[in-house]
Amino acid sequence: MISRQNTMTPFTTESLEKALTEKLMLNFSKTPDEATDQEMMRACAMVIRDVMSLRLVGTRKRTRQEHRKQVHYLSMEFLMGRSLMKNAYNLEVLPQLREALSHLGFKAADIFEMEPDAALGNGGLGRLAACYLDSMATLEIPAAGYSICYELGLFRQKIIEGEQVELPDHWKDLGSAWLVPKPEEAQEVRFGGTVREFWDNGHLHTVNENATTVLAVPCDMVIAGYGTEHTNILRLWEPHSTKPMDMSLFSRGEYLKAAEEEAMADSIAKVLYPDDSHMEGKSLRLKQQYFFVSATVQSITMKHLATYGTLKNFHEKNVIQINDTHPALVIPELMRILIDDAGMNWEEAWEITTHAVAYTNHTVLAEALERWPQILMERRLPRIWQIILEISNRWQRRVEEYYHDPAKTHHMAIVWNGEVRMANLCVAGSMAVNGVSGLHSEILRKDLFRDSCGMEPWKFQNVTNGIDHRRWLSEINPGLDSLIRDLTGGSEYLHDPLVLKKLDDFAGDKAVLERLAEIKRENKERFVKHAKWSRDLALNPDSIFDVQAKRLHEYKRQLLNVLHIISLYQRLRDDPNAVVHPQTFLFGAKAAPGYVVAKRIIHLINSLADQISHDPCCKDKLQVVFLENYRVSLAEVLMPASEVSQQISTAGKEASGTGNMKFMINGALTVGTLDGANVEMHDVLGDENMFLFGLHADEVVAMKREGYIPQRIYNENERLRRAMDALRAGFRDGVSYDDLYQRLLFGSGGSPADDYLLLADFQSYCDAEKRMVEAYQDKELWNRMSLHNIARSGIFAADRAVGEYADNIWHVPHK
Ligand code: 26W
Repeated sequence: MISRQNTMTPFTTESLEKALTEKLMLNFSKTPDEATDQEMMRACAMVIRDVMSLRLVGTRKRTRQEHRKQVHYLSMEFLMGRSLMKNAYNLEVLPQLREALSHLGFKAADIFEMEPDAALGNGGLGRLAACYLDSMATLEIPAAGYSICYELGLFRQKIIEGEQVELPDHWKDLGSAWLVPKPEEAQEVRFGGTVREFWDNGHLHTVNENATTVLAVPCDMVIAGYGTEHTNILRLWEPHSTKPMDMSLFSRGEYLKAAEEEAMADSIAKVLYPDDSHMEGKSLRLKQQYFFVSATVQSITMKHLATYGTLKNFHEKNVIQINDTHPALVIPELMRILIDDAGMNWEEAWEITTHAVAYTNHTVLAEALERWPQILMERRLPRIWQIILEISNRWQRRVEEYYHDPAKTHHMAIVWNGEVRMANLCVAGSMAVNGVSGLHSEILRKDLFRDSCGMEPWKFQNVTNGIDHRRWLSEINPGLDSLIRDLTGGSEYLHDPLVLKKLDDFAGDKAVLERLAEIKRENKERFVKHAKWSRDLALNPDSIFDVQAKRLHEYKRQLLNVLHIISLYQRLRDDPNAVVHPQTFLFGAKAAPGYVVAKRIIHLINSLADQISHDPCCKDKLQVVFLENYRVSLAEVLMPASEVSQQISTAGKEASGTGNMKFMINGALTVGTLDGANVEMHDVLGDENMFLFGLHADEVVAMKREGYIPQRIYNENERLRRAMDALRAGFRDGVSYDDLYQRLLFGSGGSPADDYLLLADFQSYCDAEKRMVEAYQDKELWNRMSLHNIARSGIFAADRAVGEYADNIWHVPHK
């Protein structure tokens, strides 16, 4: 442990007013009276950025002087969302900012609302990276995030006639207010060409000739910690063509090459791949990966050389954490630099690399594991391919010597059958491999990486995910934040989330439970207003807000939720008194543009919502709402208003989940399976504080092994059969969902019938929903359960998770 720095509040309301006025004048030639909300938003960003930049100078100086080990967090995705409120919060000037804005004639809420989300990520993996940046800075760990400065973030979703339509997300128009370009730190990244080897002075040299070069220019986003002056950066690489300058190429007539380089530079960072569960072997994605990985490794090694004059101690002063396999090329790229540029031999380079890199796995879905065609690697990255092949051969020899078992050699192979298997490359080239929940890490050890784990068991670890509780509780749920301060005697929980446990002591305090209920009620009303204002939706705040918000994927089983709602609807039609308490089912989900089944499920949710909203028998009893364009900023109003959290994936498929934690910390109760981090939520909550249902992970495996026949369940369960039959028939908009019906009963498009066991879990799910509604009837019981959920959510803070990475993987000191 190192002691916490003292921070000084950088602004009073008055000095902030002055700074904002000056910024407006200097940058837009406007007085506050003349400025638009947009200009004011930019001015706020600049003023806040200035403070953070100053602090960055101090942090850098300390890191250098004390020769501290640095963490480099590489991720294809950082789902940052908005930054203004967050940064003001971390600098502890949020109240001053609100007041200054109001004095200058602006409404703070309107200014915050101007900021576009930086949606440089798809879902869980990207948001996790963003939460960890906050914790790394707050825990005073010298760290940086590295990714790509995508021109377009994740698509904006519009629902037109019930169906998802994707629109471009030009986030940089205003979002670039946070970016500081650093052209003087640009790096050159080379693609294609040929490798030539030659001997000189007894050394074998390798050069990559005739390559296409792309310039990588860093655009840095400053990341401030909370309650500390420690400041880190997120470095987003922006591709530029090197060629417009290089007139010699033109004069030598190499127009095509020049044009090619320009086109390549333009395309590389155009768009974030909008898929988070399906690997596509697209050449552009491989280029994106190598582009940001190569620029990053070059920049890290260069800085290390400047400080230490050698790369021999690189692994003692640097650790590279890779967020899934997407940045896996750091392994051969670091090897390339150590061997080709620093002149090391293979063994020495390998020793350094395998003590510098650590890999986190985020999925066990076979279709999401990256495998690149060998031919693509060979052509696009010839030198990297040579190194991968050498790594693969040496690894294979080790495996053969260890196991003498061809089945294991096959299973652990890196290059096999014309493909490069990135997960196996990461396991071979890393000092640590971790899963993101206890169950998931167990599946990695026992299943996905069982043979590697047999050979190198010490590598395998678990770090259960966590969320930035300052953003996901205190910043977005001020009512709950103030109750917590009152009950725990201050703001200590912001630095020590386990302090939340003190709330358990108030389980018998009726006044506290009532205040908790009032806070939830206010948040629901706030959400109702927001839905009215933004989408003209009319929601009933007296109903139970039952929410499933996450990417749309079959394994997450939004369709199971829908089947249950259809069944409830049918009951209500049969008997108008069947619904015990009014319920609103809210869905938020984007589908990958190419994922046809997921898009059909979105259409289905909208068809059902339309049917129910037009049926008078549902009025004030049952409502289904599809929230368009679910994203970080929408989650921030939704989480505090939610009462029921749907976490219903097929057991064994959801690596961890982090939405589950955001709901829990805001007092929603979980209806869920024993999957991912739900297992650990159950460990602290017990059966009595959540609504568990469904098969366990081992039962799922057993059922599949024994031959699962969903038709049997369909035939035996009348309630299920009726709901399923309604899919075939469709609803009042005349769209039939026979395709989904067929997929569940008989399979389609090569996938087996009901691959995710919806039918097997249907009855148990309905029973859990019923228990949930019954519990809701007992207000005091519900509020107590809600209190226990908040009280025990402390272990799911990102500070805890990042602390574990620091202690057990990175070996860096932290606060
Ligand atoms: C190559 C296409 C692709 C892109 C992204 C495949 C897989 C991914 C990610 C690994 C998917 C992802 O976001 N996984 C989620 O990671 C979260 C953070 O650890 C977990 O909480 C979720 O359970 C997991 O689905």
